[in-house]
Amino acid sequence: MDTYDLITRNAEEVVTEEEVRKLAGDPDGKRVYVGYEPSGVLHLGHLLTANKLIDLQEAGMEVVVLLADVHAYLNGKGTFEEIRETAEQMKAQFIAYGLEEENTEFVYGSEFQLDEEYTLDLHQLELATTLNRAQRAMADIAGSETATVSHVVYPLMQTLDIEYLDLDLAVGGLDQRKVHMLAREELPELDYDVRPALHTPIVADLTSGEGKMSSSEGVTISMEDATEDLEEKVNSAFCPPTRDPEGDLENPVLELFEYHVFPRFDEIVVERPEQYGGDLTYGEYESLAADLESGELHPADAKGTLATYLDELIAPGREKLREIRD
Ligand code: NAL
Repeated sequence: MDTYDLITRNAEEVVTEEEVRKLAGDPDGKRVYVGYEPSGVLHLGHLLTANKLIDLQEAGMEVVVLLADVHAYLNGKGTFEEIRETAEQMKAQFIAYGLEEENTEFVYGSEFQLDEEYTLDLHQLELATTLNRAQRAMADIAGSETATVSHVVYPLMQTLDIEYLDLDLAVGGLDQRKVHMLAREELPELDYDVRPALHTPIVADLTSGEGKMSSSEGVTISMEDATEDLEEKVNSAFCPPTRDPEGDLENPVLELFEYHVFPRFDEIVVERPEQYGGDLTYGEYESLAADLESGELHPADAKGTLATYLDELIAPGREKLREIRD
């Protein structure tokens, strides 16, 4: 696969294509980051951006994972001590999942966000940004809960981090796009460079195919799930025999194949008894989706296979969590 295609595969949005093409022309040593508010247990949302980081490592880039402890604190996720502890667990699970330990730099936000120079830059950004603009940037991250001052400081700090971590490319879920757009507008105000951004899709809720799959509402799959829990969740997932259901609905089973399974396995085998046509083997997402649409692949077989591969992906992290908790 060509480097630009590898960098951008499965991305929902590339800002801008021209800037990322330039990066793809000379990717070695370029620094790319994802930031996460620490949470003790990784779920599929975290793993979707982690898959992108694995692609970028393969393309020769240096990956920085920001364990955004101060951000989590500003977003009301607990005391500083609690957040620190969950960050350590998060790091262990990312490595278990497959981020190369030697090529991944894990940074705590609090390592640099409390420095004097950073604080003065932050105040300058506060002066340059309207309340309304900062609140809008935060809407998809904090939902309707943007009523405290901490929630408008949050996106400004995320903006500054892009400069302070010396990054060449920002990666995040599509819910981060408004913050990244704010950063592109505001960094030049402080004479800092504009950086490109890459956004991964938000996978639909498993049971309904509507809205987004998240840990706070609806059903998601996490490193905590036992094999049986995972099978049960996948088996009760919404899976119409088409990739484009009517209206705003998505097919979450196909989305999980596309964004979680195919990027991590060269070949997917659907095991079927001979009387039902025998095993099916797929090297790419498109052919699996086409077979589901044509009826060649039954939704029940697709689900069983999905559960098996997802279980294999989360098994090392689940093991790690058990170790940490024992
Ligand atoms: C992501 C988050 C917090 C701070 C960041 C700083 C730089 C780059 C990315 C960052 C977390 C993210 C979330 N806002 O919603 O999980």
